[in-house]
Amino acid sequence: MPTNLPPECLEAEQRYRAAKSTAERIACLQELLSVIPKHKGTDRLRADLRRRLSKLKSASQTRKRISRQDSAFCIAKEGAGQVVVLGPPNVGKSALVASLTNATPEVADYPYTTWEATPGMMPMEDIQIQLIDTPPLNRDFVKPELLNLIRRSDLILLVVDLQTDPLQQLEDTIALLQEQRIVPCRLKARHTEGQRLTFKPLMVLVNKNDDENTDEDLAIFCELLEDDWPLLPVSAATGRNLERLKRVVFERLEVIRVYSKAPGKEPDLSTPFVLPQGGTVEEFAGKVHRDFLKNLKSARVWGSSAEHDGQMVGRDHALDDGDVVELHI
Ligand SMILES: Nc1nc2c(ncn2[C@@H]2O[C@H](COP(=O)(O)OP(=O)(O)OP(=O)(O)O)[C@@H](O)[C@H]2O)c(=O)[nH]1
Ligand SMILES: [Mg+2]
Repeated sequence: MPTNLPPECLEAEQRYRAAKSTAERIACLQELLSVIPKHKGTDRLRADLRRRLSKLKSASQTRKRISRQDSAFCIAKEGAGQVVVLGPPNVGKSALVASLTNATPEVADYPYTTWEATPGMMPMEDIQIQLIDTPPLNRDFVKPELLNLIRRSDLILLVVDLQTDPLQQLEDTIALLQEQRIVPCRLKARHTEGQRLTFKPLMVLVNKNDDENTDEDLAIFCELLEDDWPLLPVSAATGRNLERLKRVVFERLEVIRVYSKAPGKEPDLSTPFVLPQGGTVEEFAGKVHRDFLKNLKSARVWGSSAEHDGQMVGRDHALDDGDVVELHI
């Protein structure tokens, strides 16, 4: 690895080297590829990692038929982002994943119902976001595979139960994560560099805010909060705020949707390509096809990043959510 890469790359590489199973290696490589900055200096490294990834993927296809020993916590990323749903026992993590996705994790009125990680896809407008239901976090023992899953994810949704001391639940969970060197991005300033920490965006879901009767409890909880966490009150039971939740998760993932258009044709608005915020025409071309990336001469752009409809732009032009791009080779 070149030495001038940001620390998160080196940490991701260490996790890749320590990975034991094929599924874990695949997930770690995907993470590594997502954090390596994209520029000429890293072209060869990224190509090499992509080759390794495709080798591992085909190896895992053949192995899958023989054995299924890989941990349920090694979940390959799908859709526009991977989001882990975390929290203390019985707060409604599984109920939320069941309401928002196609997955059907068990929901029950006693704690420690969930033992495995269960992924599901949550539709948000014209894209899908991966949500993962997880076992409750428990101070006595946290599965290392669960911690690795959290480290690889793109966003943490920390669920607390408005009806059962949500402040304590929030503080305990944040403390437990930090003991495991997982730090919410907004607490970054409180930590010094070089401590091998993983910084993750985190947002708090205050579940069981079923109707107006619980709004007062919510107001009290918000008043008692010392830090101003990004927070959304929701209810898996009544569906309150769940539509808003989808949009907020999309915004927190900091990705944009870009649509392709062939010259002389209407844009294809059915399946957007997903890029990180600030993604360029060059990155878009790479997603469409590697031939486009290699031979790209110019592009035309419609949408909010363009000064006017069909503006001619170069490779470095930064795109916005909802843009339409016509690639010219
Ligand atoms: N009133 C109310 N009850 C809820 C809500 N969401 C979940 N519940 C109830 O809370 C209990 C726990 O729900 P689960 O989804 O199993 O909670 P969990 O966090 O996955 O629990 P563990 O897997 O044991 O950690 C069940 O009885 C649910 O019906 C909600 O929004 N409002
Ligand atoms: Mg559960």
